[in-house]
Amino acid sequence: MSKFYITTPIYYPSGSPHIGTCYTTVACDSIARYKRMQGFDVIFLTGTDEHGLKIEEKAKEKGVTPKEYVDEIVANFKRLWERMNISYDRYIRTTDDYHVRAIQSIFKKLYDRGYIYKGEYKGKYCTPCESFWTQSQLDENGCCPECHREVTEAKEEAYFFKMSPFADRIEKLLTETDYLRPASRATELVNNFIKPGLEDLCVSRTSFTWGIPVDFDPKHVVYVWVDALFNYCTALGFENDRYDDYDKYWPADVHMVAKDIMRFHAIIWPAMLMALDMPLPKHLAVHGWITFNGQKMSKSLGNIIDPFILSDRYGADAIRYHILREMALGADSSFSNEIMINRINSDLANGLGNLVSRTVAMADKYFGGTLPTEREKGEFDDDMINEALALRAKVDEYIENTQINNALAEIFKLVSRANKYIDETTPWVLGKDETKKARLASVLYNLLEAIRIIATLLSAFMPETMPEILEQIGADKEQASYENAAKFGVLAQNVAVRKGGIIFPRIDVDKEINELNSILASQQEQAKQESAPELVPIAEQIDIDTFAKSDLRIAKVVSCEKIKSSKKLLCLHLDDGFGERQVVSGIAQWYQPEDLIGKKVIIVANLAPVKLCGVESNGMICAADAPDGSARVIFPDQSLPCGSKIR
Ligand code: ME8
Repeated sequence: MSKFYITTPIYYPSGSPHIGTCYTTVACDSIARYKRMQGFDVIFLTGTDEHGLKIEEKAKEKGVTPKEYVDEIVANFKRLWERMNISYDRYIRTTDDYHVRAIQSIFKKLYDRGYIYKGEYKGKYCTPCESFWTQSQLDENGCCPECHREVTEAKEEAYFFKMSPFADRIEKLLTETDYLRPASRATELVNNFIKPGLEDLCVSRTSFTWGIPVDFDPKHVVYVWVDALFNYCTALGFENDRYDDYDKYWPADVHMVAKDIMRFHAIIWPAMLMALDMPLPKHLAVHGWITFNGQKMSKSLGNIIDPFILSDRYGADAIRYHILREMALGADSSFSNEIMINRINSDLANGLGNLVSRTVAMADKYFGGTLPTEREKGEFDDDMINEALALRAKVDEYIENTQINNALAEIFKLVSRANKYIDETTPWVLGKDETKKARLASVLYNLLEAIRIIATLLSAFMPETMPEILEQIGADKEQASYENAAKFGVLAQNVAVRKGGIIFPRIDVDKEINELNSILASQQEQAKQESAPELVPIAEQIDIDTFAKSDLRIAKVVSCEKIKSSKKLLCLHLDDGFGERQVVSGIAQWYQPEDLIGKKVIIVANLAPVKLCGVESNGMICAADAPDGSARVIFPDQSLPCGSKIR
């Protein structure tokens, strides 16, 4: 039996998994199930990537140990995978003992082979991404090219991995083999990373401790990406004796990842394997992001689409189907509740669900559930049968090329064809005519056969509902095998259907959209509250005389302009009741001059003058800290006259 080894990335145990996190795992699960159905000896690996500064910091914030922190999140990940019917064969945690020891020995091997050496690192570090960047790699604002947040200058003693010896081989791997899918992504990798010269990679850290210690130099911990990438091998028993199927399953057939971590899997990972003379994975399938209405999903934006909520409302299979069908390999896919609900209604409720319920109901109505064995061929039969017979080969090819959306589109073409066959053959007309019973039996049999093929092939993608459909059409396990999905005429001629419940209920679009929007709104409200800055502690007490020294007044903004040399400062001309005064205020990021002109504000009127960016300021505009980090100007009762004293 041929083997097939497929992996997801190992996930950072941060926050709550969302519909985007689900995508890769659901996609790998579907391929794994399909391959199992084809008779491959499959191993499907997923897991969690549990080391690094970010985890150390989060645990500290919560007052727990890093291990306690990750244990809780990992339990939630596993609950989600159970809910989504993920059939992983192995789950690796990078905190597992066997993995820790294996990484230590891999690091030592790379060192002994001369590919790792000790040096000093000076560079820009992005804490959220745990990545060092060179100046030239930073984005146009000098920030992290991946998450676009600020980077900090960092310098530390570190071990480095030599990348340059592998540059040519990696370029060939990306441009001359079918390793990378889609192949079109090779250009950006070659132009951005290989052509400018592959820089050696810093592979150890001394600035935090939550990682795997380098055993021959324990003040260093192994860089989290080296720790993480080798999971694909340690989970099979590489350099450890917890498992012993490395020789059987390595190299991986498919690593599936999103585009954000393509560089690690397309360049760094092959280089490390080359350094150890290990075989390279066969394919790296790179998909895009699931965004929400075009925006990246993030907890702080409150736009996380929660797969638990969706699968509770519509069933795990409907969600699996929707995300798999929407995402084309290599491209982003914008998630929206409207698109999801419309797709469930059109493809699953009206398309497949209707096909099954109509066919089963007619077999029930006209033949009491059991088809008679007399047959009569007719127009349209061959066309539909041929389409059904050709389906499996097409799906096979798409799965071979990790194009799940196309595989599903192909299966749903047969759903439409079969529904059209009902309209063409009009069984309800045949049913009224006693002489047409044999023809009616043929039509219903052909429909049941088409459904059998459809449901068999779909079981890899929708494992919860397809057995129900197969049960309703009276197909047993053997009849619903992969083998039989390329044959027509498999069900017994006198097949008996079993009418069951509605498999994909039609969703009331308006009602659901309203409810989902209100869930989202409360999520956003919660995110707002959670992101509210901690209140600044109240200052030391003062007596009334000290307070009385501050002279706060009402003043009106007469004119206002931006100070050209500064992004932050506005220059305001105020009427303070006594005359005109000029105040400079650091609110340009949040206010346009026209937002303020004509408005009354509160000023601290007796501050000594200062110069800000060369412009004199006489006083200060009162503003308050807002939860989003901005400053909001305090607008008093606008009927108060200029110069009124605030007491
Ligand atoms: O990068 N759309 O882990 P990670 C589509 N630990 N896919 C998404 C997604 C979205 N909105 N959000 C997440 C890491 N993913 C490392 C990997 S592997 C040796 C180490 C999926 O938790 C996508 O597959 O940030 C992405 O590659 C994966 O989650 C990694 O998520």
